Amino acid sequence: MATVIRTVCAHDCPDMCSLLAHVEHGRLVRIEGDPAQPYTAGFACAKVNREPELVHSAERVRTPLRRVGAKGEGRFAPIDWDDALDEIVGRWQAIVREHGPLGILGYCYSAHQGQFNRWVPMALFHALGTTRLLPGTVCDSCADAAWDATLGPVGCADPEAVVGADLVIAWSADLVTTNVHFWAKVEEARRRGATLVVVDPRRTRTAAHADWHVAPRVGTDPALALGVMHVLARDGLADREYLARETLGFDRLEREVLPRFAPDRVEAITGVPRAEVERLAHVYGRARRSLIRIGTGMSRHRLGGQSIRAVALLPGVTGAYAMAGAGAVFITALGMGFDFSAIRTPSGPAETRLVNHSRLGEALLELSGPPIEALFVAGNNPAVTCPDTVRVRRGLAREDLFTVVHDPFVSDTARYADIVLPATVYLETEDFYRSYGAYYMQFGPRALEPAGEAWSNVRLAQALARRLGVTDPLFSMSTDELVRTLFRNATGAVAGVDVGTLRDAGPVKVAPPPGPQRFRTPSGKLEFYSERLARQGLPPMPDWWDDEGDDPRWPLALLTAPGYFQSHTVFSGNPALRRREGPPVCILNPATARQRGLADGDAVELVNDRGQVRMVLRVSDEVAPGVALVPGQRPAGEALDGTVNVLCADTLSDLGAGATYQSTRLDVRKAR
Ligand SMILES: Nc1nc2c(c(=O)[nH]1)N[C@H]1C(S)=C(S)[C@@H](COP(=O)(O)OP(=O)(O)OC[C@H]3O[C@@H](n4cnc5c(=O)[nH]c(N)nc54)[C@H](O)[C@@H]3O)O[C@H]1N2
Ligand SMILES: Nc1nc2c(c(=O)[nH]1)N[C@H]1C(S)=C(S)[C@@H](COP(=O)(O)OP(=O)(O)OC[C@H]3O[C@@H](n4cnc5c(=O)[nH]c(N)nc54)[C@H](O)[C@@H]3O)O[C@H]1N2
Ligand code: SF4
Ligand SMILES: [Mo]
Repeated sequence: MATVIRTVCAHDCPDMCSLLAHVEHGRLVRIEGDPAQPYTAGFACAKVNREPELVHSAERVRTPLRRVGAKGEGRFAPIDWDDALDEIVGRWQAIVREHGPLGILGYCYSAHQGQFNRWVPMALFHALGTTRLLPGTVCDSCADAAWDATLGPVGCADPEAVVGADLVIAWSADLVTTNVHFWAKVEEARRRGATLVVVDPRRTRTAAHADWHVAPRVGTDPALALGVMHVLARDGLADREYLARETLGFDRLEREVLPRFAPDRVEAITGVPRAEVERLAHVYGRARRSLIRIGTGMSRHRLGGQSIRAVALLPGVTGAYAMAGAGAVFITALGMGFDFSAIRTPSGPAETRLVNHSRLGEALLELSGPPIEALFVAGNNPAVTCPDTVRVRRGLAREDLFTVVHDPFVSDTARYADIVLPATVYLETEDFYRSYGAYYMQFGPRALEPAGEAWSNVRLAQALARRLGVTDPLFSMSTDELVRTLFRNATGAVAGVDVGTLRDAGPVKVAPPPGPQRFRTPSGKLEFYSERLARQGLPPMPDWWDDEGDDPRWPLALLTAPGYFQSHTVFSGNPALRRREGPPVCILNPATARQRGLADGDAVELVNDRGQVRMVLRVSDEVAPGVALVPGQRPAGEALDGTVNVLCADTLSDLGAGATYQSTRLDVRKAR
């Protein structure tokens, strides 16, 4: 008889599923979605359904390891925990004595979405006063900054309200792949008569199922959204009363920017026919209750901030933001009212040297005064997922860099470590979760004993703190004390939660009270014109300008998005999912392939000035001519050779210092 444990999925995913883990004789035998959670009700995704093969994978790291081969080679010998911790603490203390704490960089990210496993390790580096990571620039920092500049630090509409919408636009979001429970709600809305439009350069699975697919060129969304505004204003579909009451600067935008975005010019920029631009504006302007799901794919571009700002302003033009459950779905987390400072920023200096998450290579190779002499990586695989992985790997290969990687697997990054520490996977930990794609939170108890000698992120951070003499109370708290600490200064819906009952409560909904979209900008309004951006020397109004990517001499534009079975590299620890996804591929339109004499199944080389990667070619009209699509970011050993981020520059986006994977230019040719 299996024991069933109610817990939570901790993968970096907006859905935050409530799960039922079926455990027999200490082994996970089945995972299913908990029917008691109305949003994620009843199903887990295709990846997590195969979680037993990830958790019990023969490739798990079971003991601490010390490097015996060259950096990057991946040859290690087991050592015991005490020796590993003694060595780490000894090395770190010597660096601090000699150069101060800035010689150490803690690089922890999001593979465990539990608030404590995600943040207590980072809190340790805060307390130590080391060089700090500016996290998430690979992911959503640009999108966040653009949303913040436009609406302020506020949550969005309740995604569950989508069932009442008559028009849904998935703008740069492949819902079937990365937000499958929202997709299920969109399907429910469509059964009630709603129309689904997808705006995406790729005919994704989501686009293939939509009523209408609008396919702009990569990076041209600001022009498309401004074109839609142009038509809305021109054809009397703007809600002038709402614009006057709740927004700032539309008059200036209408005078100074919109005249440049008439449908003809928008067609020339985006490739979307002018008739489609007009129709999109008319369908949107006439909807009774519309909801735009704003995806972050388009924000990983040099004009990413302009894209998010322009799209997030659309519901202000039609007044959709005035209606409860309409407007935009973006990131819910800001609407919840937690005060994270107690668990993220304990003692330690308020200011320190910062390293942008997307610029690890530069930091390792070029920082001085002092250089980075010790690196700690957890919950992230920068040798694969950061831009410019050639430089990242050159930095990781430095003989004088002392690297510790805490991971359940020997990731590509771990292959460069001096010491690899075995990490638990989330089902072997207990933690507290809050969703970033819906308004739920839940306590997730441990379902399994740790594999071998694996430790959780929290246990490791607390043990290191003790040995390093860090006395901050955070590092001796139990999980229940951490939960109480997290709730101490909560506001809004979260403040009303009875913390004592959380452990057994299952999913708890904490949506802000239904009503119009709120704004918390300096003006208190939706800002078409942002004084804050103007003061930073940035365009105060959304705009589009010609940007030919990192090097216009290369003929093709790269489009990279999560893979269906291999969205993040953590899933490469699961052999079954690796097989399902197949080898890393590059997808070209038939015309682009023909021009190069390439055929489906060919071994091809993707190349630009930064390097080359070899993959298998697929030929498909899901992308337009001139685009090279690479789904997923796969470890170097899985491709014929290399990983796609070899090709991506570490140039930053216009807002929020984000990565610009989608601005990469390259060519594809037959592999030699
Ligand atoms: N199941 C599962 N869900 C996940 C994740 C996971 O690993 N597994 N990962 C999570 C994480 S960390 C994140 S950040 C999110 C990822 O969320 P997103 O980055 O929003 O990823 P996608 O939903 O694939 O949407 C990206 C889409 O944007 C499109 N796109 C790229 N460039 C442009 C452009 O210039 N314009 C337009 N209009 N579209 C463009 C791509 O073709 C792609 O279809 O998903 C999260 N969800
Ligand atoms: N070309 C391109 N590059 C991209 C993107 C893209 O769309 N295109 N997307 C970017 C985005 S949005 C993101 S979020 C990143 C994702 O990139 P990463 O953050 O690197 O994502 P993961 O693959 O989840 O890697 C996390 C690592 O943590 C490990 N891990 C899993 N669970 C635990 C745990 O509990 N504790 C510890 N210590 N380790 C654990 C995993 O085994 C894995 O090695 O990639 C970015 N890179
Ligand atoms: S959809 Fe997301 S939250 Fe749900 S099981 Fe899959 S990865 Fe986990
Ligand atoms: Mo992400």
